[in-house]
Amino acid sequence: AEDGYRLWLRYDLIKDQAKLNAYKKTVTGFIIDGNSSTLAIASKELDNGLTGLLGSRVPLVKSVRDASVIIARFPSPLLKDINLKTDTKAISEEGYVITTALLNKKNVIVIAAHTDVGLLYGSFHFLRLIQSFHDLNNIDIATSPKIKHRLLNHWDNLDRTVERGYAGFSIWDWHKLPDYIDPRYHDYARANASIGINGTVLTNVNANAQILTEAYLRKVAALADMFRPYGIKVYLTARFSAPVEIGNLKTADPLDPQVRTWWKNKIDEIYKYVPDFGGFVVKANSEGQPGPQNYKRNHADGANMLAEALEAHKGIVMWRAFVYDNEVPEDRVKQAYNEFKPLDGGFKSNVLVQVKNGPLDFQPREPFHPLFGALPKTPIMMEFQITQEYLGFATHLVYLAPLFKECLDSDTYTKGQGSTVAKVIDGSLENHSLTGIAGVANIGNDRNWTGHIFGQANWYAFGRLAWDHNLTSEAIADEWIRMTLTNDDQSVKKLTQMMIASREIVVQYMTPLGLHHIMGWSHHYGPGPWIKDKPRADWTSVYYHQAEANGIGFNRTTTGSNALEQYAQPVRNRFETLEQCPENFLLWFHHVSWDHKMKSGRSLWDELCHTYYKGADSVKWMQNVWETVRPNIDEERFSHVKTFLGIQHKEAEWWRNSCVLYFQSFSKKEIPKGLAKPE
Ligand code: GCW
Repeated sequence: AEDGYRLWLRYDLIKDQAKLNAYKKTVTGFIIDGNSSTLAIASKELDNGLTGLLGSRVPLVKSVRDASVIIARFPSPLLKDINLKTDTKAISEEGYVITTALLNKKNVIVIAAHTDVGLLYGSFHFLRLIQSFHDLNNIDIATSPKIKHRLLNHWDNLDRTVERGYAGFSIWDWHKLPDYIDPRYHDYARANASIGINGTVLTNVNANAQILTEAYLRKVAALADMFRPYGIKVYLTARFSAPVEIGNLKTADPLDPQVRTWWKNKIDEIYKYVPDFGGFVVKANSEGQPGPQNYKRNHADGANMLAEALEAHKGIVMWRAFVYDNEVPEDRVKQAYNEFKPLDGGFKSNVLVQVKNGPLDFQPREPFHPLFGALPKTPIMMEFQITQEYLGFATHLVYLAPLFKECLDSDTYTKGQGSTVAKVIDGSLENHSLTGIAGVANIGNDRNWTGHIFGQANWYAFGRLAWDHNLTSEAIADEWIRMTLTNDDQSVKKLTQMMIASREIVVQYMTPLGLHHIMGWSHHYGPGPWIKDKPRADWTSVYYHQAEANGIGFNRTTTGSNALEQYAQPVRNRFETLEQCPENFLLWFHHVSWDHKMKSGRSLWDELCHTYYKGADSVKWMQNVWETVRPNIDEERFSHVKTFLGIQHKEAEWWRNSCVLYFQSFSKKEIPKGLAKPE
């Protein structure tokens, strides 16, 4: 059945006869120079893929004379009579070339790289070209990843629950590891390798120290062994209090010699099991997690202790900047910057500070985090959330590439115009060679991996942007649709439009005009703008929207929390002045009167209502678009998405009605004419 298990790695027979014939003529046999477990994976993928797509066996051949596709590392003897056009020095270790070339007066396709993993990536890309109906007669691709560490972060617990996971339980079957290797791990690895993801953090950032005990390290080693040939390294989360919990020490003070020795020994032990272990992600002194501040030390003291022990093995520390504390009477969005800014220059060279895209918490829309560009001496890595904690879980269709791109393309101006977030994290702005990007995975043991078929697109888009942040959201959607759903041009066009629009639509029906954090208490599903009286003000909604008789919005200008002081000029000024502040961030930065005149000519109240209605109505439009592509989609996946769009529409109206009625209790204004009465 078409249950979505195969993700975008679908190799069904090409139905378009002309295309099929053309590909069959061009692709007759392939040769791979060398052998390794990585190349065996590439070979198997090409064999399966090509045979499936073309409907008859495309053999692995022994002689280059019989090959129409040549896969080889530079400077392989197979490449010696081929003029590759590309400067091989410009290709990085993981990069590759795919090009049409002439060999003995015959056209061939060459996939070349410096490493076997580069060849594996190139092989997947080659299959993608055919899956998405590219012309193979004139290919000229040379590509290298812009970011070094491209990781998934699994918030998976050892009991297989997944924090903020909406696609079943964890795919890590700890109970059966290390002896049983679920075939699913291989498919997970294939999917990741196909988009260049080269690392996986197996465990939740709210960490359990047990993962660092011998019994679990053996299981971790089994996964690492299995992932290695796919170019995927394994990482873990380190619970800061582990020396106390599993080491029998009295303290976890990072400056205590016994604690340092404990971590050094533990890390040496990990490398005995996993010789290429990637390193740690650490959530410390955030939301009740232990950390160096428990001992009056700072984040750098904590990170450096681990970094020192990891350094000998070339491991890294990814220290999260998602910190906030209820002891501090400060606007929550300011706290990370306040804590980390003074530490710039104080981290060891194998530490990255991992920063969420926005300063609050993965909301449908946030401005970029002010830490981007603010710590020039520290490698800053990105943390995106692929799982849709605040975006309708796995039942709402929201394509996240536009959200990711909006952040990556934001100009921080920290070194003048053009200091984009993308340049901060790819290292080019401050000349860092240690670079990274993480996506909090939306993967679970559901048959279709991500709960919603379109959730697969977000995993895919994350990987593609981690490789090349210059790709457009449209181009990525186009690839994904063609590989996953259909190659029918009209359908691809319509679905691309729908996917691109889906992000703005969710903002409109959930948190328009800069509203944020008004969702249901704790589970974060559905509307909850009325949430108040909780243990902490910053876990309520009323704290963030500040609605009252005269207006609504959080004042973060100089007359308010002054969070804006953390941004460089002219970003700060642009947000600070009511006239210049983009309306999609209005209520994030300003408390505004209900009568404030918007660019549309409407009052703020009317605009707010219109936007909520527009968002909910647009889900109806998405439903219609989906109906029009029906002839080109298999029945199973068609009805899966159709059903979910129905839920989404119902819930978009739920959001709209709840929010409009709740805010009306403050504004005391009529629902604008022309809009149906909310119930
Ligand atoms: O978004 C919040 C989530 C928590 C999460 C935390 C974090 C892992 O609600 O579940 O904890 O962020 O990123 O640390």
